[in-house]
Amino acid sequence: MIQNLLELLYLVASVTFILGLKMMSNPKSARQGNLYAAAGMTLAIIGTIFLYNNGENTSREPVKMALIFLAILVGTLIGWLTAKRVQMTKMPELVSMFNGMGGACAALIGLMEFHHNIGDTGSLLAIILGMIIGSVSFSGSVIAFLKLNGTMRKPIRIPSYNIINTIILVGTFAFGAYMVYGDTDSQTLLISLFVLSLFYGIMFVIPIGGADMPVVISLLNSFTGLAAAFGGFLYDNKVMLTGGILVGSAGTLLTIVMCKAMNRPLSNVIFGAFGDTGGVVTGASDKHGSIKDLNVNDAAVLMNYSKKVIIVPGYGLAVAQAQHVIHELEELLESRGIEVKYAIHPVAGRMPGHMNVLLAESNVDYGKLVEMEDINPEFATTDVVLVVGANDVVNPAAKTDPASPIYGMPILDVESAKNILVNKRSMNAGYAGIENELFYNPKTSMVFGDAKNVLTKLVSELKEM
Ligand code: TAP
Repeated sequence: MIQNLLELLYLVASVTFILGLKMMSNPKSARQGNLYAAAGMTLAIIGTIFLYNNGENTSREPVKMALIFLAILVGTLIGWLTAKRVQMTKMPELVSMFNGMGGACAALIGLMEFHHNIGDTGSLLAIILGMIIGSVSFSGSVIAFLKLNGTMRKPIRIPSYNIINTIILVGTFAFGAYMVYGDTDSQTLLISLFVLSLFYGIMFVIPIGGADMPVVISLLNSFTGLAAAFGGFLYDNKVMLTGGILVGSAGTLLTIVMCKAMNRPLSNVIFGAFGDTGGVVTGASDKHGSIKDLNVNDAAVLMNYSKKVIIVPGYGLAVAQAQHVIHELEELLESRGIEVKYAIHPVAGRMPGHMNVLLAESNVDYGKLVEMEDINPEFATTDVVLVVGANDVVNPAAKTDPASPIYGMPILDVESAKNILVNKRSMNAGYAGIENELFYNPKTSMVFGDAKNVLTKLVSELKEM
C-alpha cells in the first residue's frame, strides 16, 4: 500500500517535470511551469523521506530525521536568498553554482554507496560512473563560476592541453573500470578516483574562454543529469531516474541549440580560442571609413517622425539594467501612433532566453517580442532600428566575411532598415571580440553612452516634443 502510494507520488512528480519543461518553452507559461516542477520535486522529496523503504530499515530514527530536515532547511534558505538577490546578468553564475551542487551530490552518493555494493557489478558500474561524472561536473562548474565572476579572467592553455586532457580522461575511466571489475574495496583508491575526476573537471574547463561559459555550463548540466540518473538506477528510484534523464537530455539539447544558433560546432567551443580579446576589437578598422555620432536630441527627433520602429536588445541592455526605461520608450512611441516591436535573436545576451526574461521583467507585451526569422523580413519596411547594447547579433560579417569567427551565424538584418541607431558606450567589441562593419554603414548613427542613461534622456526629449 505504502509502496503504491510512493510510486503514485513519483509518477505525479515525473509528470510535473515534463509538464514544467514544456511550459518553459513559452515566456507566458514559463513561471508557472517552474512552479509545477518545483511542486513535483517537493512531493518526491516528501515521499522519499516518509515512504521510501530501503529494505533494511523502515523505522525513521528521530535524530536522522532531524538532521535531514535541518539540511533541507539550510539548503532552502541559502537557495532562496541567493536566487532572490541575484541580478539578471549574474544568472549564468547562479546556474553554474546550482549545477555544481547537483554534481557534488551525485559524487557523494558514489563515495557513500561504493562499499555497500561490493560484488554487485551492475550497481558498482552505476556508482562509479555517477561519481566520475558528478565530480567532473562539480569541479568544472566551480571553474565556470570563477570565470563568469571574473576571478579567473584568462583561459589557461598549457602546451598540448588537448592531448594531456584526453590522457587524463582515458586514465580516469580506466581507473573507474578497475574499481568496478578489480574486486577491490580500498577506500584510498576510491578517494584517489574521486580526486582524479575532480582534477579532470578543472583541466576540462580552464582552457575554455570565459565568454563560452554559458555553453559549457549547459554541457555540465547535462553531465549532472546523467550522474543523477545513475543514482536513480542504483536506488531503483524512478523519479530520480526520470529527473536525471530529463536534465541530461535538456542540457544536451540546449548545448546543441546554442552551438547551432552561433553556428559553431561544440568542438570549437571546447577547443577554440573564441572571443578572448577582453573587449578589444580585432580586425582592421581602417577599411571601413568613418562613423557618424548622433546626439540624443536628434535621435529623438528621428524616432518621433517615424511610423515604425524596431528595437534590437542585446547584452548591453542587460548590463545597463535598462529594461524598464526601454519599455517606457516603447509605450511613449506607441502613444504617438508609432508601431514598435522588439527583434529577438536566439543568442542575444549571455543565456538562452535572456532578452525574453529581461523584457518580461518590465512587463513588455510578449506579442511584441518577435523571433529572428519572423522579424527579418520586416526591417525593410522599418523607419528606425534602435540597436541597444547588441553587437555580434547584428554584425554583417556573419554573412559577408568567410574569415570571420562568426561567419554563418544567422543575424538580424538591421541593414535593410531606412535608419539605424546604435547605442553602446564605445567602439569596443562584443562577445566574439571582432569589428562590426554595421557601425560604419552610411545609414548608421552611433548614440554613445550607457544604455540606461541614453534611453532615459531619449524618453525625456521625446516627452518634450
Ligand atoms: P555582444 O556581442 O556581447 O555585444 C554587447 C555590446 O553591449 C558590447 O559591444 C558593449 O559595447 C555593449 N554594452 C555593454 N554594456 C553596455 C551598457 N551599459 N550600455 C550600452 N551598451 C553596453 O552582445 P549580443 O549582440 O547580445 O550578442 C551575444 C553574444 O553572446 C553572441 O556572440 C552570442 O553568440 C554570445 N553567446 C550567447 C549565449 C546565449 S545563449 N545568449 C551563450 C553564449 C554566447 P560597449 O562596451 O562599447 O558598450
